[in-house]
Amino acid sequence: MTNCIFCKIIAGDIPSIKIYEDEYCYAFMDVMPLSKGHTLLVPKTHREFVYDLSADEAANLFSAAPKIAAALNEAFEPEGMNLLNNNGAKAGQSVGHFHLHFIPRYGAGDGFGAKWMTKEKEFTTERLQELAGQITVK
Ligand code: DGP
Repeated sequence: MTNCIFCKIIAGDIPSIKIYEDEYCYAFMDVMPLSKGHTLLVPKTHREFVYDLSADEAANLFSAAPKIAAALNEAFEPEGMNLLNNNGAKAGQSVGHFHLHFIPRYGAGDGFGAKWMTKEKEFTTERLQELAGQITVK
């Protein structure tokens, strides 16, 4: 896609610090890293959202994920690692080309501040069952 910054990175029209590439995907250092080693993995074919990936495209992309995570783990020995996809602007997606973040974690103050506020009082077992009935995985 002509106006996509990640497509331009994949094509080599915009510089990036590559850590991995194969036929289907490209991984590079995030220029706005949240922590040491913060890396992005993208499909070479332009897809905006997770809903747009075919099963094969997803399989090809995600098959690289353990290799990248293991390499980061070996290089930096973090205490943990978050794999994250911001899917849609309201979910924090700022670049419209699907990407998976690899965010190595080093403890308090490492730059990653997601706080989960769980709602188990609102979503009782009955309510969860009701919601599950509305979901059809095709
Ligand atoms: P998100 O907010 O989930 O869409 O994340 C987009 C990420 O992409 C963000 O962490 C910063 C990174 N990013 C944006 N532009 C560039 C770029 O030109 N080069 C690199 N390496 N990363 C970029």
